[in-house]
Amino acid sequence: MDFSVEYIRLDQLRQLQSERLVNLVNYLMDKSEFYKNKFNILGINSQNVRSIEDISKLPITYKQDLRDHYPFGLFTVPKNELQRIHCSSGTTGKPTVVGYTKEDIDLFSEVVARSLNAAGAKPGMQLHNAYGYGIFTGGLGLHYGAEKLGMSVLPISGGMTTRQVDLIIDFKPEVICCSPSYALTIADEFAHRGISANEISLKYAVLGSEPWTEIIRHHIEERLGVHATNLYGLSEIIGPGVSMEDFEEKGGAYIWEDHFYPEILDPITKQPVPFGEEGVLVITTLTKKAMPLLRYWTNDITSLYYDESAKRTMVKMRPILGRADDMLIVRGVNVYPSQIEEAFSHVEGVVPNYYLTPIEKEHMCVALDIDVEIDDDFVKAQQIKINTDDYLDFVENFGRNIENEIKKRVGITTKVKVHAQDSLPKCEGGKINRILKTK
Ligand code: DLL
Repeated sequence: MDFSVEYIRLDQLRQLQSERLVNLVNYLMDKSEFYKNKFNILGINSQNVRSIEDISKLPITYKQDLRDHYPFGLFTVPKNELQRIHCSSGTTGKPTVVGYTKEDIDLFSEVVARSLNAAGAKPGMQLHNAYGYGIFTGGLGLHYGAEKLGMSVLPISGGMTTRQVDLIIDFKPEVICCSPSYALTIADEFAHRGISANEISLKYAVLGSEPWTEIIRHHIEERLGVHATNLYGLSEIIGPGVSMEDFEEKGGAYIWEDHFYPEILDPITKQPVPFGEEGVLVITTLTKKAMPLLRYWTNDITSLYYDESAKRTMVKMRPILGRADDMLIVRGVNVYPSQIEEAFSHVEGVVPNYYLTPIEKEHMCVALDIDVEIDDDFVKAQQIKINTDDYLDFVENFGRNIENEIKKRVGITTKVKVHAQDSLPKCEGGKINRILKTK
């Protein structure tokens, strides 16, 4: 495969993006009733969109627009030109439906192949694909991308963790992909069998589909003996493969912006924020055929940056802080679960398997209860007997330390309940929901 576009000069990239945006707007004027109406209202014609700089003149597209045109209303090709249909993994209401032509599937495979390459995977390696196969884009997306790169794929899908581990032991894949929370579950299963990181064949873990922070990366890398990298994407844009970390750089993910043009907008004013500041990621699909989207409001909070020492020229995004929907407001302070997770990393002995329960009074969130696990080895190293008064004091203090760290870093008061390692429910495959029902 040719990865040279990842190193394209910035002026050439802008030129390419400009040409693609102009073509896209013309394409939509021709093929999309939905965008034609929007363009009429906004007075947009082919004269006033001449370069990528003009993107802010274009309408923003929201998930609700997809729902309002369920199932195929935003498609710009007849049904007989589709090659595949996926749906978003939303749990409420109707799913949002996305369609792909053959060209779109080729594009999907290409950006996933690029992502796997950035993650360290090489042709000839074997991928243990534990993303769910089905209407979710993770399983099939990684599958075709890995084949395009020249890897072999074990399409095991999510769940049945003991079987997953049996097959990793027997087949010795170099690469695994799944959600980060499921990678922790797999790591736990290896630990139960007394198998240490250096005995596991895996070298690279390609993880995404949910927010995660450095503490989880650290646990996965230590326990599976891998480079764990962050893969981002969403069905509406294509699926996985919108952005990806490089396994030697980490810290942030290159956006494959020759196909997916990113902007960061203020969540309230919907205007672009100054470069580098945090806001909602909005993406324009520059090259898709079956369902191109202009300025799609992902609802994911992040910021963009250029890394001085980066190998590639494309812009990077910081890890997603959370979805705007997942933001809790605890006594007026905005909090994302990922900020709590980040605070855990400052207390030794925390196992990042945790759940948050918002406590409400008169329809206001007034506090947050946190259930979290403590590392067994950390407890053993204290040489305190379990269930003695000393042990109870130790655990009590451990919880207070976490509460203090959260107060200091996030600014909210919480009540932390500490549990023994492996006692809270684990991810069984797929995305984990860390926020439990309000009490
Ligand atoms: O989750 C696609 C995907 C599959 C990405 C496999 C990576 C790996 P959806 O089900 O449509 O698609 O969900 C998209 O998941 O808007 C984010 O809120 C969240 N998300 C996806 N990847 C990440 C990530 C797939 N790396 C929604 N970090 C997105 C944080 C992520 N959040």
